Amino acid sequence: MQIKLINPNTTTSMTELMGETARMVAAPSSEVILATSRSGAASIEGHYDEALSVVGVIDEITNGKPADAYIIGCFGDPGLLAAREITASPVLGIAEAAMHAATFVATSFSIVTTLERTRIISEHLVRNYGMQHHCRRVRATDVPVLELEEPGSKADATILAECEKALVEDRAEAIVLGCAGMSNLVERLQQRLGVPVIDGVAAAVKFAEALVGMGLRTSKIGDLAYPLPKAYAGKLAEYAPAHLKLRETSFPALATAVRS
Ligand code: 2AL
Repeated sequence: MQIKLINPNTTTSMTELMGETARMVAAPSSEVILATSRSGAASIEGHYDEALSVVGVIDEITNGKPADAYIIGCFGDPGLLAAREITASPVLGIAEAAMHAATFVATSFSIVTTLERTRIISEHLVRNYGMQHHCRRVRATDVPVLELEEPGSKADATILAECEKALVEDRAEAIVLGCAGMSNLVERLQQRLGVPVIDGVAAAVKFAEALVGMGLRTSKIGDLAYPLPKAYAGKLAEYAPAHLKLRETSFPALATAVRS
C-alpha cells in the first residue's frame, strides 16, 4: 500500500527526518511517499502559520497519483477534516494518532511540545478529540521547531527535562511528543524515562496500515461528504471544488479528488 506522508511546513530536511521514522516502522509491503508542502511557512508555530498551511496540504492530496492513505505530519493536524472531505482514502493527523495510541498503553499522558504559543493548539485538539480524561497537561518547552534539527542545540536536553517534570508533577504515565520534528527522539527518551513515549508519525503510519488493511475508508454520507461544487473567488479560485475531478477508487461510490 502507498502511504503519503505530508509535511505541512516547507522545510524538506524535516520531511526527511519524519520520513526516516515512518519508513522504519512501516511494514515491508508499505511504501511511504514523502511530500513537502510547496506553499506556506518554514515551520508551523501558531494559528496563522497553521491556517495558511492547509492549502499546501490540500495540494499534496489533490495533485498526482492518489495514495491509499495520507498522513498530515504536523502536530496541529492542520486541515485534517478538510482533507477527509476531499478523499475517501483514510487521512490521519499525527496528534490524533498519537493521543489515541497513548490511551492504549496508559490511562494518562502529558504532551510535550515546542513554543509556549503553540500550547493552545494542542489544548484545543485535546478537547476536540475528547482526550480531556487522558491528557494530564500540555507542556511547552519554548524550543522553536527548526531548532530541533540544529546539531549541538540544547533542544534534546530541554525536552528530556520537561518529560521528567511531566512524570513527577503531572503523574503522567506516558509522554506524547508534540511535534513531528521530535520523532527521532523516541528511543532515547523511552530509555531514559522508562515509560511509553509516543510519536504521532509512527502511530499514524501503523494506524494507516491498519485502516487500509481492514478495508476502511472515510464515510461520505454526512460531515465528511465531498465538498459541494461551487465557485471560489480571488486567489483561491483554483481550489473551487468544482475544479476537482473525483477519481473512483476500488470501493464503489467512494472516490478521491484530483485536480482537473
Ligand atoms: C509543529 C510540527 O509538528 N511541525 C511544525 O512545523 N510545527 N508542531 C508544533 N507544536 O510546533
